[in-house]
Amino acid sequence: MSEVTAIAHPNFALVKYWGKADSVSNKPAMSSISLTIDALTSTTKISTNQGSAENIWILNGEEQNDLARINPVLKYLNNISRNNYGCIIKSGNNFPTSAGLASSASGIASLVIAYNHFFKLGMSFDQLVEASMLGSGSAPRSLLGGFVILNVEDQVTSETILEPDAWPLSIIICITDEKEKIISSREGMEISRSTSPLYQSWLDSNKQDIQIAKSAIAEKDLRRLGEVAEKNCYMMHEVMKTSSPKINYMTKSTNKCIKEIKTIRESGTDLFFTVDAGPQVKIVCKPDDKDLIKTKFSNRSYVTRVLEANIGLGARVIHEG
Ligand code: 2P0
Repeated sequence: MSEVTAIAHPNFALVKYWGKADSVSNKPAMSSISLTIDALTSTTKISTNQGSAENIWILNGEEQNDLARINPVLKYLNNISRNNYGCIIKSGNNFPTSAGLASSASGIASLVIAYNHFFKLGMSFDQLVEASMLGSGSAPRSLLGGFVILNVEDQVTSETILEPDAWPLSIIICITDEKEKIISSREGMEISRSTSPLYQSWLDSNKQDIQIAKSAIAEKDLRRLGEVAEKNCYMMHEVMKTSSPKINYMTKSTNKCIKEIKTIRESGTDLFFTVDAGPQVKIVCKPDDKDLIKTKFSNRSYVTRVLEANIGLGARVIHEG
């Protein structure tokens, strides 16, 4: 086997992670619940850099000078594989990178799965979680499909709480700006943890939000899930905005989308939104309502692109050669 290719999908958190318990293991300070997004894909192809110890990382066709994000992951994996050679890692995303669409989660999850298969490591799921968390605190959620909980109470565990086809839902993604973010999530989280006066109450509210979201998912109650997801999203953005320096990933276009979503909801359509570390707005709705919502946002000047997705599967190998 000279190469292995794996794919993973990004995930959008409905109960979010913003702040770390530990910057070495990159363990999140709070549990989170996400949805894996099928139409967006990160692909990673791995092979060895024959005769050289140097790792080469090509992302979206460009060789990266800074391997800081993937180095801890490779170190962890190399310790298991006892591989002394470098790797050639070619990754690509079919959606904007570093723009609040969770490309690091899917990119890292696909890397870990490809490496594990390439070196025939047979890693346990706990090891896959640990390895991927080193690259992105939200990556362990992209290892799995459906609704996924990343529980951090004792040991970190990642678990599907509802399979992708158990509750068909549509996800509409309103892209408002494709530029890469200026403040990375990693920097932003540290600024918030150390400066926001709301950070402690954000931490304290996590358990309750997790419980409400879990029971809404078990009951397939879209309205209740939407209420807790929007509340959690607003609170995370308040934590960001009350940080020093102030962090604001929401733009005028983001707010226009949210206003429109509320108008659509008032007219009787069941839908909710979430926004992450970027200005894009993600909408969750019933499949029957997706065309109406898509058409509405396709005609808005503040939305540059509308993407449509369903709930996706976990990370997996797609090719070996
Ligand atoms: C989440 N985000 O739960 C939250 C909501 C962004 C906003 O997890 O520092 O790229 O590499 O662990 O995983 C984005 O964070 O950050 C993220 P690191 P990551 O989805």
